[in-house]
Amino acid sequence: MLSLRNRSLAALAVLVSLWLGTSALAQTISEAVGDRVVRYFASEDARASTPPSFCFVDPNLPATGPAPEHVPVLPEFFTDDSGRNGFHIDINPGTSLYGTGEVPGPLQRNGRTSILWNSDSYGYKDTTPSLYKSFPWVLAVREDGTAFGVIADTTWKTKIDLTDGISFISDGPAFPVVVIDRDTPQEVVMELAELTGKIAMPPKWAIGYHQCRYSYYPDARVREIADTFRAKKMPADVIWMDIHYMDEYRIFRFDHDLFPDPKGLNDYLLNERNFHNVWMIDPGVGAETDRFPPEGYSVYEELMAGDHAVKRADGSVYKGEVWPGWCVFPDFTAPDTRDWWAGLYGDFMANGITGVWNDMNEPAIFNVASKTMPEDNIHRGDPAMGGGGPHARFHNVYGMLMVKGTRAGVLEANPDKRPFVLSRATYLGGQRYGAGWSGDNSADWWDLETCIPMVLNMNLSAFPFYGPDIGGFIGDGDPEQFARWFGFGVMFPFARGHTAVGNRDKEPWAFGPEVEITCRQALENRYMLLPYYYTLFHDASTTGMPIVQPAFFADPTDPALRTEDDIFMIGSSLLVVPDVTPNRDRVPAMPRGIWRRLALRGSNNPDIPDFLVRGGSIIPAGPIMQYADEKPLDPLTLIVSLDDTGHASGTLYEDAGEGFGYQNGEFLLTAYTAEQSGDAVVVRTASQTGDLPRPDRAVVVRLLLDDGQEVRATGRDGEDIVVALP
Ligand code: MIG
Repeated sequence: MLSLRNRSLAALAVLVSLWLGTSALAQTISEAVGDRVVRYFASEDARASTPPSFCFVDPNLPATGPAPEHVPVLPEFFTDDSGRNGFHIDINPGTSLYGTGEVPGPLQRNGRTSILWNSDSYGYKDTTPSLYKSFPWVLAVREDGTAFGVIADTTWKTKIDLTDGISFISDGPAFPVVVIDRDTPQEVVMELAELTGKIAMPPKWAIGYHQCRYSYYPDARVREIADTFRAKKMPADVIWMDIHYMDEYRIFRFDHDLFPDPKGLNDYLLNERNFHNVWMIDPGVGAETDRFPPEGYSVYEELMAGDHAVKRADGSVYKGEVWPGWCVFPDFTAPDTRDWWAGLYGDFMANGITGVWNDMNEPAIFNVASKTMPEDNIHRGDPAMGGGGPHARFHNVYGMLMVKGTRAGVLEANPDKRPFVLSRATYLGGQRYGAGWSGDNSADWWDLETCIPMVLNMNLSAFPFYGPDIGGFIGDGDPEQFARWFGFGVMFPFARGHTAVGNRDKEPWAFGPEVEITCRQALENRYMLLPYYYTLFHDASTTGMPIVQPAFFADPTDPALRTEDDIFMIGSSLLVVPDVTPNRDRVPAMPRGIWRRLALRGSNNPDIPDFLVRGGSIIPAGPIMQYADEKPLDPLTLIVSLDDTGHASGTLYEDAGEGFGYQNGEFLLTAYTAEQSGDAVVVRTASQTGDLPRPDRAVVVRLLLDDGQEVRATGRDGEDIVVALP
């Protein structure tokens, strides 16, 4: 590393050379790519040889003009002793670092290092260097609450070193750096989403509760799970099929004995039980010549005939071992291979399949020390993306490009439905193609506690549709831990319970009647708040605003909130305060200002978190439902918490919950306001957009007071509702 003094000298040299316009030094090139967004290249040569970007919506992100004269953040490029390319950015004392994508441990990342290299990291812990996803991204919040963000536009294996300022050191060639400078961290994250993409609006069922295990089988067991949810009045929307449904683990094939009639099963689930379904597809295509000859397996035959496989350095087809034994791997970097892959989903989805889960796409390979493909394997790539090259360049985007193809296939199969796709591996910008989960966590208190900062840092990395395996994947856990985890875990954007093969059952009722009550309360809370969640998903899909937000978003100038990661906000209005340690011995730092207690289900149950509503906000809620859109939103509940001037506001987004009509005006976005005058509060519809007519429905206003009290009033939507203060 350069010493501090040398770094300042280097920075000075860069500035001087820019100023003089000299070319004597390898000169940093800078250009604007947006308002207060600057792209830097290490040199003119580096710029000339930079391929199109995989993270940006526009791979050829154009310059918008010269860089501003005064830039507050200047990366210093370097090449280290081993020839690796990187850059360094100094930070002032009091600057907090976040983001860096999917990383274990605390929210604030100062002092941490991680390595961008998508890895099958079963049972990860605090020191695990690489998880499943790679996000070359750091959010920096300065002492005064202003913020900047740094994108390292490289796909190669790269170390993020936050032990002394911000450093990125890559195994690959010199790469551009994009710096976003804004007045608030919120604006930085929204600009990141502007550049790298926003989530697509999911189908409404996908923001309900998902029940998974490795694996539910046979089909009768799947029916039984769905039946039990409904019999026990345990709200849920989706049931998941893991690898045991496959015929000898071969993708796109069903086991004839365990799942003889997948269409019949899916029809039963949807039509009789109102359950959607998600089925797993891995990248490895079975090519085992002894036990299950691939001849006659059309997926394998088409892959070979179409020359779609990833190759070894010597040009032969690469084989690696995964679940089906020896496998060949589609080269998702090539557009024709993604098209072929997308085409496979037509017949598959025709079985009434509503969602797809892509696992093992780091890619994970068994029985090799690296746990993945050789780095010198060859990908054909995309001529429009800088062509082909070694696996070392494409490793971190392999999963993202897989899920890009999957999404296209799912959409092609059902063009009038919003795709739901979940991927384990992905890369910065992967939010454009699918949701994600935090992989193989454990039923440990450490995992329970740190799933909050994981979800937060992903939200700060423009990837909001994300959550952990609630209850922990590895190990059985115990009733106490499960109840605690479930109580707040189902409040994350992606809410799914899952557990590993061989473990005890972990459905919401599996830990006995007391835990079952907690789980029902937690799910009822999620479902009552679905109108709010749906509105937040709409916000995320249009503005890039994170769905789950750290406490410091409530006041980026408050130093006490910078490291607070035992609590989280849903949107900017609802603070969730769980107990994350077994003996409930943590006292979180709370944001200043007005936060009023909201009584939901289980407000006397210590395994249900506390909910606090920010003064100044209105949160839309609905009736308890067993699945999304079981009932019309009637009555609409407006939860009102006034600020210190007696005002509050909030929005409600509504559409069909499915399909694309919303893109042609078939939605209703309503802004509600509340205003106190004297001892009355008037709640009214302030404005609306969208073509959908306002439903004729009742409104219940819950006006939150101090000390956990509240007053209610009812009226009709669209008309003023007057609440009398006590
Ligand atoms: O080698 O499909 O993270 O969620 O249940 C394990 C079986 C493969 C890993 C995933 C996990 C899934 C499991 N998979």
